[in-house]
Amino acid sequence: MTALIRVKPDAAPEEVVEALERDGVVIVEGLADEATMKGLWADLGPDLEASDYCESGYDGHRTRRISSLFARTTHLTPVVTHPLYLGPARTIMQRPVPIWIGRSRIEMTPNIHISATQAIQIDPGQGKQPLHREDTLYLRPHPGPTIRLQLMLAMTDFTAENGATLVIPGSHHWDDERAPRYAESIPAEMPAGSALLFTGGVYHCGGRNDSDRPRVGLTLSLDVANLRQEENQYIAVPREAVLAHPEEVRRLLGYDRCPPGVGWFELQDPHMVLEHDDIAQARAAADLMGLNASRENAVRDDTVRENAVRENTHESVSREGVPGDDASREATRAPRETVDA
Ligand SMILES: O=C(O)CCC(=O)C(=O)O
Ligand SMILES: [Fe+2]
Repeated sequence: MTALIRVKPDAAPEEVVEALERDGVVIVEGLADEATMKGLWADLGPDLEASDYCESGYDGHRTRRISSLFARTTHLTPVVTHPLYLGPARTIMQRPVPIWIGRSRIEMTPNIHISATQAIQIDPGQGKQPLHREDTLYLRPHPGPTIRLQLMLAMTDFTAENGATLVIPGSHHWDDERAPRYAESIPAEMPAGSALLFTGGVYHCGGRNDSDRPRVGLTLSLDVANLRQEENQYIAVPREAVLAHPEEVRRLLGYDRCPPGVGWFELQDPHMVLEHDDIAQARAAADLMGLNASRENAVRDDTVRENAVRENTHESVSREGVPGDDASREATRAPRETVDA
């Protein structure tokens, strides 16, 4: 049986990508530092302890779960932006897709966003969860492109005895006919502060807790951003809570457009809503910018931004910083200027 690959927190992102492509799973040791763990425990521990057991057998009758994590804590930034999580997630999921816009052949690269968040406490006596794939939510055929990279941060030590997540390395390569079996799974044993990363196609489940202490994990997912977020982040994280996070995290929470143009507000980058006092002011600003713009504008601007993002290796690029004479801007203007009749 394949052992889980473990990497140090300063490993090269390529090492993580390679492990994920081959096995679909990897453990990043010490992904969260002590201060982050302390902050997360202070913000989430009491809420988790006060929560009721789950109602469904799938979620676990001796399991507690809380969600809306970005509304409950600001300590997730170093976790979600960790270079060995966000970096590989971008590399694996932000793959250019060739398209035609009129007679122009261009490539569009999607964004990724935060999809679901949960802290999960498996109490003693909880049995194993059914093996499943995270991307089943999106009813995707397998094998296929990766649309999710899940992170499970150990908030307590994860052991085979206390219900460490069970994973089947390599199962993301399986087709949809092959059924998973517990005998093929291995427990992701790791100390608190380490994190298991696994792609959406990997069979996994919460393990059985035969110990006398709870097992606590914090899980979140990054998905391709042209899919709907599993957890409705616009409802889960109120505006004031969104504003407590840095721009990179706000964009990951959904205040961003996914090229070619999914998620716009008044044909604009939806992050502008956070730069004004309220929606009405943001809408007025959009109008002022002269923007009775067409859908082509949204496509064109996203192409420019997306190309700039690629050139700047994943950094957020302001639209103002994008040169107006960019070749791709010209390319996507073509539909307006070419009369095919
Ligand atoms: O708690 C765990 O280890 C995994 C939980 C899980 O996979 C799920 O609820 O989807
Ligand atoms: Fe799961």
